[in-house]
Amino acid sequence: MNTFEYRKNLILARYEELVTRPNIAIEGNGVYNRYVNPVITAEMVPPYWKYDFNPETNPYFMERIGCNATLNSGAIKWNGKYLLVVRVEGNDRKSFFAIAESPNGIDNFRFWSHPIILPDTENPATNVYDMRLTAHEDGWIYGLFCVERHDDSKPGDLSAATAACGIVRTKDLVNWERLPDLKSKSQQRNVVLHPEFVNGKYALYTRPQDGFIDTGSGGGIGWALIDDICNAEVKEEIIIDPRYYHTIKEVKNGEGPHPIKTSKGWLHLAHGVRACASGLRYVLYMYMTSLEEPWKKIASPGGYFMAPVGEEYMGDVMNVLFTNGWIADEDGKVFIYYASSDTRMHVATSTIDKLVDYCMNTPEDGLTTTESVKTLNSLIDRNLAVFEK
Ligand code: BGC
Ligand code: BMA
Repeated sequence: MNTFEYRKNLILARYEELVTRPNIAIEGNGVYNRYVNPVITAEMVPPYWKYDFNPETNPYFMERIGCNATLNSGAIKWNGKYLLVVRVEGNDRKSFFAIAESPNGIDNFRFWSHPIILPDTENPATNVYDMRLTAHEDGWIYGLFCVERHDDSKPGDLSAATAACGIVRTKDLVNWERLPDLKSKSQQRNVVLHPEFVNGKYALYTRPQDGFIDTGSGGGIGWALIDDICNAEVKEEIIIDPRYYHTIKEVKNGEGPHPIKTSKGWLHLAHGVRACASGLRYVLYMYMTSLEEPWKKIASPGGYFMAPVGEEYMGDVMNVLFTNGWIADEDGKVFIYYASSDTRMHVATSTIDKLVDYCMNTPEDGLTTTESVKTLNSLIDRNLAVFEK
C-alpha cells in the first residue's frame, strides 16, 4: 500500500474510533457526575476538514489545515438531538463556530459537514468566540458571541484589542442573520440573552469591563433591558451578581449559558476568576434568581461548583473551566457542557432537582475564615448529634 492509502486509512480509523467510543459516568459528589472522556476534542474534527483527500495534490496524505482546540460551546436540544455550537480554533489562532451533534448528549458527537457561515458587519471582526444560544419566546434562536478587533486607537500596540457582543439569529441553525453588534458604553464579553421577555423587553446578562482584559470598575454580572434587538443598546445596566474580595470571583465573573427556568426560580451557571502566582484560575459557580424578577438573587451557594481536576488543568490556558452551554431535558436531566483549559469539551450530568437543592442548601460564602469555620462547625455538630442517636 502506498503512503497515501496507508495514512488515509489510519487517520480515518483513528477518527471513527474516537467519535464512536462510549462515554461512562463517574459517580461524583452527589450534585453531578463527570464522564470518563471529553465529548469533543481537536482530534474529533472531521479528517476531511484537515486533509486534502486527492492523491495527486496530497501524495503524502499530509494535514493541510490544522485544528488547535475545540472549546467554549453553546448548546441546544434540536429535533431530539443534542447540539453544540463549538468554538473551533485553528492552528492560526482564529476561532469559528461549527455545530456538532450527538444522539444522547454524552458521546458520538459528530460535526455537521461545514462550519457556520457567520455574516460579518461593516466592521469585520478579527476573531469571534464563545457563543451563547437562546431559543427566545419571540420564535428566533439567537447566538450572542464575543467579537474581537484590534484597538486602532493604539496603533503601536499589537495586543491592544476591543471586545464587543455580536448578535446573530436563525430559525434552522443553518442560515444565520447578523444583527448589529450590541451598543454599550463599556467593552462587553460574556453577554447572554434571557429566553423570555421581561416587562415586554429583551433582557441581557452583561459583563461590563473597562478594558479588553481588565474588568476594572465593571462590578460583575450585569442586567440590561433592550428595546429593540435589531438595534440593541445597553442604556441602563445594573449589577446583579457582584465580584467580591477573596472569593472565587474576585477578579472577574461572567454568566455562562442562559438560566434554566424551574418552579423555584431561575437556575444560573457562571464562571468566576481569581488571580494567583500561576495566572488566572477559572472555576464554575451557580446562583438562583427570582422567577418574577430574574435580576434578584434568591440563592447564592458559596464557593465553586466545579473546578479543574486531573487533565482538565492542562491545556493552552491552564487552570481554566469555562461554560457557555447546558441542556435541560423534559424529564429534568441536565447536561452541563464545559471546556477545560481552552482545549477540549466535557459533559457533566445532573438534574434540575439536584441543582436547585445544591443552590438552596449549600451554605453561602461568609466572606471570612471565622464565618467559614462557624458554618463548618454547625454541620459537624449536627452530624455528631445524629451519630449519637
Ligand atoms: C481569547 C479569549 C480570551 C480573551 C481574554 C482572546 O483573545 O481568544 O479566549 O478569553 O482573549 O483573555
Ligand atoms: C475568557 C473567556 C474564554 C476563555 C477564558 C480563559 O476571557 O472569554 O474565551 O475560556 O478567557 O482563557
